[in-house]
Amino acid sequence: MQTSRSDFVVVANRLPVDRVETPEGGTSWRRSPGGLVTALAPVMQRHQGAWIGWSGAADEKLDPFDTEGMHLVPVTLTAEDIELYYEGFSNATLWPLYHDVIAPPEFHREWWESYVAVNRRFAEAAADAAADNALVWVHDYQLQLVPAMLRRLRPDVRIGFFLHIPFPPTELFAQMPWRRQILDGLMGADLVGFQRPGAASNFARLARNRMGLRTRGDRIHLPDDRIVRAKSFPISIDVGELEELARKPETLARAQEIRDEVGNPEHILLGIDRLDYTKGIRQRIRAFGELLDEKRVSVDDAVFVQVATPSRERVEQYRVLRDDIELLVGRINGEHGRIGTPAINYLHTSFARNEMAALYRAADVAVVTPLRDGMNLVAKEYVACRYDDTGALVLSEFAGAADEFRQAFLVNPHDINGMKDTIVEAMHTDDRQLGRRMKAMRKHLAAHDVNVWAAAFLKALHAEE
Ligand code: GDG
Repeated sequence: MQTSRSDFVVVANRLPVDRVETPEGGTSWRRSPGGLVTALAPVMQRHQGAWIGWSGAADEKLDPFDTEGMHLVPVTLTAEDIELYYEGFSNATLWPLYHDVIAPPEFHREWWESYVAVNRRFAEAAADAAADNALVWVHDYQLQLVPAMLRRLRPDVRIGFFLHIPFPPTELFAQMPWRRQILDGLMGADLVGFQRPGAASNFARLARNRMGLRTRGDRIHLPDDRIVRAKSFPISIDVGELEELARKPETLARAQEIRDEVGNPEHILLGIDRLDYTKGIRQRIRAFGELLDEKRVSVDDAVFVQVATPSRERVEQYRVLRDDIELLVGRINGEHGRIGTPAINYLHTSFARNEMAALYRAADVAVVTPLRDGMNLVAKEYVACRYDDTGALVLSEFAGAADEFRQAFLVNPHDINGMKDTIVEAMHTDDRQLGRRMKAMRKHLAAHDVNVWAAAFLKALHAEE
């Protein structure tokens, strides 16, 4: 068990592990799937890194523990913290505000107070875990106050912050009653990373207009002569690992089985999202429903598979969204489906990684239409699985991924007619054209996997200038 302090510390809302039941009836921990952990695990192992985060359960007091070469430091959240800091301020204030107020953000002073208190707890844990002059990498919207709090406690450490979600235009950010405190919090970092260049410039504009700071290129000059850099670092996935999974004979056999199970239509369209109002699930399903109404698509030759992974089920807006989508899917299936052949295969569930890979392999068209999304990894995962350059990606221009995948079929998800035309176009584009587009996207993705992303961020954080 590691007792000394670490040269590299990651601070994130969640620990990178999931609890699993052992055959003896006890519990142990397994590394969570997902790119962030995969990218950071080797860095953690090289530098005896520590990861500070919450276990996911309420009122759980756990001692630090080591697993898979990582030193994990649990932060306790009470049931009240979860309600106010996490479900409240993080997911019902910041999340909608930062996603262009697609849903109205709620501002409650007691949520804010809890956000401050919980951020302080994370900052104190980071201050305890960091060795002299350590690198500390803080993640995401739940922890925007940590950089400045940590700097006050530990002026010697170098602090990076990465925001996984969009950073809004200044006019929207200005709605936030605690806008100044949040900006001050982020300015505690030496490097603030965003998914898109536009987000970095929104931040720099606030620094100038709201804080009266001078900016030059990606550098923001603070009164104490410190420099904060704001830059984009588009996140990615573990391309090699996913492609390997996609190529496995078992995956390909399962993909064929899925095609058989949905009746072997000419076209399978696929959506995979957390059930979230930012993801544009409703707009996409409406578009598909209208295509059926207008007989531009028929259930004999096209089936839509929509996986909607359960998410934030205790937040009211998510319950309402689920009802809306399920009503819409029910209507469309009632009108257009036949016995054994629903128009939309809707699954409110979460799948294992290998089933996801099989779905990506089974789909002719991936339909990724968020109204606003920091990056969108589903788009990248689909491309990673299409190793034979087949398949079409319909992609919202409001996803960060659209900056990189210029060869996708780009859509504005608010424009239902435009989306309908583009979906039909994607279904009927010839294989050579599709191959050219997919090849170009795959080339870009291969050169920009999650390890490249992590290395670029850490290199910039190391650099003094
Ligand atoms: C935030 C930002 C940014 C989904 N259903 C299942 C499942 N998933 C996996 C996907 C993908 C991940 O969840 C979702 O990632 P996204 O990027 O699409 O979206 P968010 O969860 O909103 O993530 C986003 C990201 O952070 C990273 O910075 O790209 O913009 O909003 O990997 O595959 N995985 C499994 N079963 C499921 O049913 N195993």
